[in-house]
Amino acid sequence: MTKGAAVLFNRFSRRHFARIAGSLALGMSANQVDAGEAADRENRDGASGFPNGFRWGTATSAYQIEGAVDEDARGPSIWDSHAHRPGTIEDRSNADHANDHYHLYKDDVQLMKALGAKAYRFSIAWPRVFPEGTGSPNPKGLDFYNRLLDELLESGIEPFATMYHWDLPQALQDRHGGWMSRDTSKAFADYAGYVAERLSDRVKHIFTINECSRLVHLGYGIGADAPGLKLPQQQLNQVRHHVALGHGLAVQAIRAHGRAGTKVGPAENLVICVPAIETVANIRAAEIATREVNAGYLTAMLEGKYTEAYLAGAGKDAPTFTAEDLRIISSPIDFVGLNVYTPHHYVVAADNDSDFTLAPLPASFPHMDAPWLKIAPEAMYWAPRHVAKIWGVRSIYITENGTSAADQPTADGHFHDVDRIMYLRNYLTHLQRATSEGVPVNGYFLWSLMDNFEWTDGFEKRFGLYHVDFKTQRRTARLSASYYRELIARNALV
Ligand code: GBH
Repeated sequence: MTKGAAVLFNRFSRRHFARIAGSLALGMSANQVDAGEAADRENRDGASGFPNGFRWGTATSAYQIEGAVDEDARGPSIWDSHAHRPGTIEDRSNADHANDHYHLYKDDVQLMKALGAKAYRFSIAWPRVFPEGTGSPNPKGLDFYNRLLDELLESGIEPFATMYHWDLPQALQDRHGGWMSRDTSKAFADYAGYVAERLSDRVKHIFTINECSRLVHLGYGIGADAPGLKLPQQQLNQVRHHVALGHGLAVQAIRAHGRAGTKVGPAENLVICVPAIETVANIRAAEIATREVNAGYLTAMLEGKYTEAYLAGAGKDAPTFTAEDLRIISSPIDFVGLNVYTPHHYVVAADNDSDFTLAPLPASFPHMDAPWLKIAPEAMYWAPRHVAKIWGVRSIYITENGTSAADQPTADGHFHDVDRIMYLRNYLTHLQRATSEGVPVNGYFLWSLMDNFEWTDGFEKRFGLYHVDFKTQRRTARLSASYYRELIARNALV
């Protein structure tokens, strides 16, 4: 896009924004819009720009926003069962209604449009499409996504679909113990192929599984997430293998059944290793560490093998697998999606067997609104840079980044979430560092479009650019929505 075209685009989207904001009464004041107009006339700093065509979007997932769990023949998922089990969710809530996005999706697409966002990452609920996990598809389930896609495309928003964001059909848990069986990996591929065949006329980018490691560790290891199991190590390692296998089988099924040119990849929460000090030795050590601490997931997907250290560490608890399994797990992918929130380790080069030391984070390490949300903007530089450098990946999407914040409305009803803006500005500065150095990041999906059901935290943690009043379903733009809109309009840091 030339500079002239970019300016035209800004003007258009801004007028458009004002109109939509006005008609939906989103709570963004005229003042904020005017301030935007003024900023738009300022000189743009070329050095702070992102690549032309960079995709700016927001992200959500099915169970966290849709509600309507009993409608149109949707089957139950393991998260329905889990959330209804006493003592699992912090505020004793569940997502039976959540954001009622199933009915309000048209309004929600307008919220995206008001941001000027050109892309949207959402997930498809497997139990809507196959209420029993396998067998007869439920046409009404897919109809919802057909309606959503049409709405998105009409609004000029490119859909990016995730096939699995943790809402496994309960029937597969009952029949096979969920991911404890490779029957679930196969069922996942069948479902993914079926969906790709029907939606890939409009969806060109598909993510297989969201955050393999969280679903394995929290779902089957410590039992906090659905299905709430605490398996012994060998079985846990086997679950991990089946999840990776499910990813690989789904890649193949999507290629076999999707239209030519459909692009596919995982959406991983890479365990992020940041060099404690940016010396050549520490950077090298951080790369070595990255391969090892992600051995069961991205390393296997991109290298087609489990590292020696991973298998030696697992010992007699190592998963059983075949060479063919590893070939499937490492089926070629078109891009890697990365969810980036927080660094997991700071790495120091060391003269030991592994060549690195993982420095534990001191209790004083700063965090956002949750203890796990450590603030380290440089994670946004190192995550994609490691993936590009270690494995030669040529296309990367930041599939999630964002923070919860505890802002309260002002007397006149505004949400001034300045801490979220601080967090985003700093992380995006490091993303800009990455893209300006040529790290091939093609897009960024902010988590999240709006407050939603935050898994075991219920509705208490709010990640949205839009505040949601869950009693009235009213959505109100926070100040961070204005921030993101500015950034998108300029395709540059603000
Ligand atoms: C993502 O996970 C999810 O993909 C998304 O659905 C979710 O809404 C979003 O983040 C915000 O949380 O409580 O100490 O056990 C992010 C990675 C890893 C964050 C596990 C929460 C739990 C830490 N998650 N972590 S703890």
